[in-house]
Amino acid sequence: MMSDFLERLRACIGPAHVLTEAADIESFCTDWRGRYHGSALAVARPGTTEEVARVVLLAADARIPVVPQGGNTGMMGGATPSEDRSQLVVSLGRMNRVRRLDRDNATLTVEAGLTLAEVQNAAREAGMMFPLSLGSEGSCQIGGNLSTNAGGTAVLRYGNTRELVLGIEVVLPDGRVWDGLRGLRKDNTGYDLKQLFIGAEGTLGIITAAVLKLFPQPRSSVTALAAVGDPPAAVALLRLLRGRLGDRLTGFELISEVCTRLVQKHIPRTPDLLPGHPWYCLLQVDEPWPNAGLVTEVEAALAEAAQSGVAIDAVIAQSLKQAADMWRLRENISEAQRMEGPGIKHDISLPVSAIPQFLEQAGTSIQAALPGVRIVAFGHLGDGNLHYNLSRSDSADNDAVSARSKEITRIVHDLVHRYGGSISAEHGLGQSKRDEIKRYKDPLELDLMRRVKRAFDPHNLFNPGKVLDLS
Ligand code: FAD
Ligand code: 2HG
Ligand code: ZN
Repeated sequence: MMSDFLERLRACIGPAHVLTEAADIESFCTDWRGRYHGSALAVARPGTTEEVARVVLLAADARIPVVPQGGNTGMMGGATPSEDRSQLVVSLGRMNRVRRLDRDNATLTVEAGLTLAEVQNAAREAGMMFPLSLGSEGSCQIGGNLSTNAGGTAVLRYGNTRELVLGIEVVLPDGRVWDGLRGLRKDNTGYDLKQLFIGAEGTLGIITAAVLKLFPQPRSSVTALAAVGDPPAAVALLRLLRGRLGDRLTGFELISEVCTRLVQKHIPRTPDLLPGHPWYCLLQVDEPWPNAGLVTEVEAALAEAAQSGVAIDAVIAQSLKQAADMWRLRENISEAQRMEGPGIKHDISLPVSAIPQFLEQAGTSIQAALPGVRIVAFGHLGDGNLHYNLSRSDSADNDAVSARSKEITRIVHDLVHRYGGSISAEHGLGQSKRDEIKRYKDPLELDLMRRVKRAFDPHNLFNPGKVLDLS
């Protein structure tokens, strides 16, 4: 029976694009963090939308569950198949064509398997910009970004992925293809269905292509690192800079000293640009026109921050290399924490105004529960998203941290909930938070989500066990 299915699959997309050997499929069955290890019936690598549709139809006929996969950089185990070898991974990597550039409409139509970096490059070559920016951009795919509604470092100015998309093409669980590749900025003709698939983590359909919004390329940019004494000062600095620089403030990241130490320990050639402070803010300021005066404006704003006691010190990048070094420091925190060993992650969002109080209260509770644990707090402060992660204090504590992760997470998430925040700001639910969300989300909302799922996927064949508990 299964061998028949695999034969049909090979005939459909070519034997070279159906992987079944354990060594070939292993990397598709483990997540980036190394937390989930699945085992797939096979990995199918279709090259066109029609092939995706035919693969889905074959799987639907045989009632074989499908796990869509992009760059496999997701943090929630959403792209990892189950352990029982019953599921088919559909990997989108071969669908990597730019279909259309419309300069006048400022849009780029791309296939789902292009990496985010390739999308950014295509926009740049056209003299424009696609502003989504993540540390994983060299590997994650635009289809994965859409399916997780990725956030990243420029949300403050440009919004999340869902705000950067005008249309999508989707293969539905019954094999039909919905061509929603409209490049319209206005379209009030009923429900905005594309937004259901964006952030659905592959549970409603496979996104095969999208029409993305392009923006003017920055012609003047300033990157700076500021040291602050505590989180209230970081929030005050954000307010001051927004007041002075307005929407030109593209990114505003918070980094604790624990993070900078981890990066310096694990990532070679990380410069120590502003040593010895408890908290740092990394800021990016961009303008779409040449403005030699921008650096003076940023300097003046930072000088005002220093004079009023908001910032302790600051350094403005003097070269593209120095700017890149500042961003490397920030973007390598995840990798450095991974190299440090198992940890606990919390991807949370709060009103920006609540973040200082949250950090204080969470810190007190966490230190009481797990004395000495390192709080690896960083994130996109400009949009209220913190990565409130924890790392063991030394290697002997590995088991202690892992054994108590549920209890620790409960402390953090309950506090987030009390402040009106979200327990998943940008990474999604996947399998990691599928059950956790039931504690915090309105049952009515969960009920509506289940109804949507059943309407699109009545046999629960698309990424079962992820996002929603259907039982
Ligand atoms: P995958 O991991 O392959 O899949 C993620 C989910 O989407 C799965 O549920 C999968 O089934 C589904 N899926 C994938 N492709 C499709 C498709 N074509 N159609 C339907 N469903 C699909 N995330 C942020 O939001 N902000 C960050 O700043 C950020 N930084 C990161 C930094 C590092 C170093 C790493 C490793 C990860 C980071 N991430 C970040 C998380 C991750 O990169 C994003 O969630 C990304 O959008 C996932 O894309 P992917 O192609 O790797 O998707
Ligand atoms: C980031 O902002 C990513 O760097 C990853 O969202 C966060 O590792 C994390 O917890
Ligand atoms: Zn992030």
